[in-house]
Amino acid sequence: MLRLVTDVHADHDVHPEVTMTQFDPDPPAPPVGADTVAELVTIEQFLDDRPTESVPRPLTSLLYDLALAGKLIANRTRRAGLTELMGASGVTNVQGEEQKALDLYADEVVTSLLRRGGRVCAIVSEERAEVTVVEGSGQYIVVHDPMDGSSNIDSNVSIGTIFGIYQRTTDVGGPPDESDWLRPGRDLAAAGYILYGTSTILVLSTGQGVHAFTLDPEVGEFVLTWSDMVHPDEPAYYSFNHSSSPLWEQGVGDFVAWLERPDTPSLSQRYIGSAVADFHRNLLHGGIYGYPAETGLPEGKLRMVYEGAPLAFLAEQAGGLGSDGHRRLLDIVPTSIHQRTPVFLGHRALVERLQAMVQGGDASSGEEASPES
Ligand code: AHM
Ligand code: MG
Repeated sequence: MLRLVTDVHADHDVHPEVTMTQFDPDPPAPPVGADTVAELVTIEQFLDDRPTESVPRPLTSLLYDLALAGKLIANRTRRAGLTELMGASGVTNVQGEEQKALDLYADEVVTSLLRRGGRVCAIVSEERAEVTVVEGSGQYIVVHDPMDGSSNIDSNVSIGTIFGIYQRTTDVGGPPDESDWLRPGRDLAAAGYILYGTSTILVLSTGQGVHAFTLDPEVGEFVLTWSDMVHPDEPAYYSFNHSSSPLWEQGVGDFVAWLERPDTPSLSQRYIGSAVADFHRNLLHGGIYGYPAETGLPEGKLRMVYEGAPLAFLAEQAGGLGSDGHRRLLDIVPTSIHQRTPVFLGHRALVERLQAMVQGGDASSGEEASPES
């Protein structure tokens, strides 16, 4: 990767002058806490090296299926403008939201790949009103948002696929039922996302840390980029849709006002409007993403099963936290597949502080300036 570097001389402090320009072949890595990867390791090699008792082979194969879906969707995403996939499909999904053509394509790719593999007994998708039950002896349930952030498609902004995988609890001899998919996120066997941005990156956890793989488009492989990612101690960003602040409950507004005080950690506000992209940036650089409840939207906007739970699983695996403002997201048992929930994800101490303020603590007037206090 090449990056344009400018050397700004400090003594020109009024009108800094750019005095030197060159290409730097080694841009600094984001401050993500992670093991750096010295050798080329593909996602297959990485998962094959995991002990089978922690990542059973059918689960590994299922993750390859999802990686393949990600490659196909990434390919189509790159061609979206050429193939008229950016536009609306004219169809409205179960949430009453207009489905974009890419949403439908992504849903079809994920569903058909999973259906064929024989490893899955049920699929829950944002784009489908009902659960897709797959005949056979599949042991896993996949929940997914095939195209998160789809309102950004026609603006060429990053979008992504979010997924979670549960191992079925019902007997493989019979049909799966609600108890297999209306589960707390802490039961997840794996979760992850594929982000279609400046590059395509697959971030996943099987409950043993969070690892990121970047798609090398020339060889068509996801290659390990960071292993054992952890939220940086020093958070850099907070990501809320500020325009909705008059509609938030008091504690959320107090928390954001606290963040904006000059004596608190100096976080910058950045909001993409693709939860998966906002989450990813904050995982790399540290921070908190929030989609609170609003007046007229008492459950918030995001969906518990295929957005909140998988992202909370990743947040916790990286040392962070996911909350609905009151409870740990991973402890919530959903009662329907498209249930919505307020969502706060990221740096553990910041999410805990937000929880304290939402729950009525008067932390907003506290003297302490650190997120831990
Ligand atoms: P989607 O799954 O239909 O794309 O909706 C979820 C998205 C999130 O990715 C994003 O954070 C949020 O909606 C943006 O909503 P808003 O425009 O209200 O801020
Ligand atoms: Mg979504």
